[in-house]
Amino acid sequence: MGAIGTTTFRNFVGGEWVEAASGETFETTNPATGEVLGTFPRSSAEDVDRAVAAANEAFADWRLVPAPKRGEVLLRFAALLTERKDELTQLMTREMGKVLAEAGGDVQEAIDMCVYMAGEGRRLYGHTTPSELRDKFNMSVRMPIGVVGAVTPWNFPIAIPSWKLAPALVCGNTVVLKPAEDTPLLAERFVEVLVEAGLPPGVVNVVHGFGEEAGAALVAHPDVPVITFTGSRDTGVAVTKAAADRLKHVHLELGGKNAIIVMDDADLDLAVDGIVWSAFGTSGQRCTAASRVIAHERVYDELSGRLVRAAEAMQVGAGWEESTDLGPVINREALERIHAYTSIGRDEGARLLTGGEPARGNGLDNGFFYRPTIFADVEPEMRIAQEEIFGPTTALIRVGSFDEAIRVANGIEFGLSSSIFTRDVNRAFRAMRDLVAGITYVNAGTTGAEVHLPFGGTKQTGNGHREAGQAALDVFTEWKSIYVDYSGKLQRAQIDNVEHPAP
Ligand code: UN1
Repeated sequence: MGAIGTTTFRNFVGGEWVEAASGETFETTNPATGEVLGTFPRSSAEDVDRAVAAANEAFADWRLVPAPKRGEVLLRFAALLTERKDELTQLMTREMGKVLAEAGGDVQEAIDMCVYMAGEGRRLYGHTTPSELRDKFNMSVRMPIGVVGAVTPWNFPIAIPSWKLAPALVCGNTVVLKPAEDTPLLAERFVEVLVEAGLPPGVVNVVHGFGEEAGAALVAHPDVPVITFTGSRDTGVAVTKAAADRLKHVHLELGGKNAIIVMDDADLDLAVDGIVWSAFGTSGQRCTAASRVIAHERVYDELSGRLVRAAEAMQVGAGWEESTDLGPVINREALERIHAYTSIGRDEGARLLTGGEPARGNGLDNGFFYRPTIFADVEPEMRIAQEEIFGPTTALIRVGSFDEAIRVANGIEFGLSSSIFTRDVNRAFRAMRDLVAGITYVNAGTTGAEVHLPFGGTKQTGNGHREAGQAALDVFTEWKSIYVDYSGKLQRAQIDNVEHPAP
């Protein structure tokens, strides 16, 4: 890679760096300063076609590479990411905006995922199981599917591509990646390193551009049987519809409106730490972010006072400054949407306790900074308590009992993450059972999922699939059941015998 700034980057197709067919481009910028970081090809259906053809061709051999060998590529990739961690961390603070510690965490999550999935290369377990007949052997095996279309978001620009690519590849699929148009530079680096790890040409291809163009062409492409997408609920619905005619496998990881419940017996110091980290970490731009706090009335006032003090102590600034707690949000549109929700909250009658405006001055004027924002007196059905804001805004809701807390927590269309702070083991176990979400934390915030457990959500957060952990393998493989008859004669299955044979 050359120097960033004026550099023009390209797509990666069949092992070659290539321009978009149209010759059109778009720029990626630093959300803290507005500085241009690079120019990328604005790809169209024609570019997607070429990438899919390359991926299809590469599939013929990649599916036959022994899975442990495919895993070894991931291990080398993890080692190279570890070597480049500092460089990628620095770049991430500049292209995506998150603070250094979190940017390092994003890279680390990719390393962890690749190490985990490399191990799957030596497992990929199926089953052996007895036959109902003598001299017959039965087993089930996981088979790769073909070309995977991966459409990834900007909020975890290194981690999420690894969540999708590592399992897809170890299972023997090939990939066309359409990374988010807000973080193409990190995607470019990701693939550069992956290629350096020893991936054969065509196994991973990258087509830069916009969702409505390159993304839509990939999702609709007849030779892409699997689509994995992380983004908004509405786009997830559009992806599902576009993929329906071909009966594609569609994996979706969509929105959240995650709540932290704070009961009257909670350790409040711990709860405040958990809320601040989950609500304002990554400037609230995680699908697991805590955008609701459901507090028992006996601790509500104390908790809200402490939260306001903690939020006001947070330093807003560029991600690369060591003193920064809260980096910029991704772009102007996001800043405007987050600010519009502040007006919506006010109009609905919620009480703004702190924040509620862009952060300006001190060199922040060219970036997209928003103050950590807390609303109190929020009613569960208000829009700020129902809709995903994807910014540093959280809504405090007062409840009178545990049952009411669970009802309010579940009273949304999403079901990604959830959390309860309590010292009562009975309440904790009831919450684990009754919170309708893919993830529940006890005495921790709503973020911080680990790579070896299933990640995803219920209701409108997804369509029943999970990424990460062994569950991810179900997205990227088809089961095949195999029957081997070594009796030397035609043995009909039990159901096809008029009389069941004696044992
Ligand atoms: C996301 O925001 O899309 O659990 C993923 C977490 C991170 C992943 C978040 N490990 O917060």
